[in-house]
Amino acid sequence: MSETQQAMAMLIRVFHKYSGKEGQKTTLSKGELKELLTNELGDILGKSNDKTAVDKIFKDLDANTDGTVDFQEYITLVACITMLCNEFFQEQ
Ligand SMILES: [Ca+2]
Repeated sequence: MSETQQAMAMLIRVFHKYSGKEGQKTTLSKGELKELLTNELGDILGKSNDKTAVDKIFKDLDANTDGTVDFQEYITLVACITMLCNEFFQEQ
């Protein structure tokens, strides 16, 4: 597999690792999202033990307001953070 394909496969695997923990297997609950953010993106996003921060991210991510974060909403978040990282490194 190419590096890009590996990265895609990894993003898919990580989503399902957390989405499968409780409730619907194909979407992230707020608890699952918090766990994913803390474990996978904690060093970028900072320690978000702040409950209101998680609430806000969840609300912003849940574009269709169904109370869960689906794969499309998750991949949008990852894309946004990746863009911010890219801009950050270009400014160095
Ligand atoms: Ca949703």
